[in-house]
Amino acid sequence: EIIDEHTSGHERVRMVRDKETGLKAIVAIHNSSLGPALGGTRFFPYQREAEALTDVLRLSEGMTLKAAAAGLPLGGGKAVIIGDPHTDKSPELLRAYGQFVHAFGGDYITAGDVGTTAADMDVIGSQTPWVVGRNAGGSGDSGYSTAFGVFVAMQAAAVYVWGSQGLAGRRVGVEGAGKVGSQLVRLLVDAGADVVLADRDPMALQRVSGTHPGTDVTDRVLDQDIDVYAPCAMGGTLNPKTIPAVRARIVCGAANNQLLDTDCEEQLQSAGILWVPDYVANAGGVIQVSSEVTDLGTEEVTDRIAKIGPAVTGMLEAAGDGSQTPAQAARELVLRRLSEAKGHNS
Ligand code: NAI
Ligand code: K
Repeated sequence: EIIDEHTSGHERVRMVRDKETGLKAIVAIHNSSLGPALGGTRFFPYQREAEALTDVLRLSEGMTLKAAAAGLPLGGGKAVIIGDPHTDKSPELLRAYGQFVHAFGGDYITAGDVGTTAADMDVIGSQTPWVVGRNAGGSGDSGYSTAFGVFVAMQAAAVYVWGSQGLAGRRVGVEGAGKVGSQLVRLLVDAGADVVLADRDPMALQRVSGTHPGTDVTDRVLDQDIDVYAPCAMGGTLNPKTIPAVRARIVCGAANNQLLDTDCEEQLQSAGILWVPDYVANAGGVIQVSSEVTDLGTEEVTDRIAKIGPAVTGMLEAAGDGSQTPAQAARELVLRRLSEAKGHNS
């Protein structure tokens, strides 16, 4: 059963329910003025369908901003599968999902996200060519690329705030020791930063702190006495209730939708906290996987990700006189790119 949802602000939102495999999924195409909509598939035990819908709408919009900010010829889309990835995921379900993706004819291109892996993309890819980040014939997991982008973004912000020594000797709190967080810890340790790490999964925590014995572990990162807060777990950790507890000078991480809403930008600014917009810092993964459908070569991918650093510097300089927040400067750039593309297409 396929249902088209009508929502203002998105180009296409479609839900599928498949009794045979238990698949319940929503694909949202937010904006395709720059190219086909690309974005990962989140497999998550949403309590209600409305919650899944809200998430996919927000995440797909974030992908539009991310692709445009990174200068990629891609639009924004995202998908959610409603269920517990540990118990509900099966090859049959993933194949049914692959057929659903295929029905978009390439207008939506999927990838991995929270709850899905490169191996899952291989299974989905047995049904459709419109999937990136596979192991077989794709560029694989994007955790390192994302971590590298977050790292160069953070380093640029640190140099802006503390001068040329950047992150060296600074205390960085990493929330989430998963595919991105674990790689970020390595980059930070190599740069001479002091790392404190949290993850609600003790196994994940142990894996990373075992590899990097100099790192500290904690239950909660957000309100620690740290210089940089790096949210690399779930979004929404910054909201009017939590922001007063943040002691870090810089917030820069991989999680999507870190702020509950855009009002939080000014709240952070007045608290003297520099927030590097999530969709700017975490574009490394999409830059990597998008190279499978654009003409970017491997070296250009690394180059493009490294350029997130200077992009952050430019954004901070543009916002430097205090007339706007860095996030406003980033949004202006994105809106300009989107409206220019619309002009070309019409
Ligand atoms: P992951 O699922 O591999 O790792 C997330 C980790 O966070 C897990 O170890 C989990 O136990 C932990 N966690 C969950 N809730 C937590 C909490 N409240 N406190 C502390 N730890 C918690 O996910 P991955 O791939 O590392 O992604 C991390 C974040 O970055 C996600 O929000 C994702 O959407 C975002 N992101 C990831 C990209 C990628 O290339 N993997 C690209 C862009 C964004
Ligand atoms: K992604």
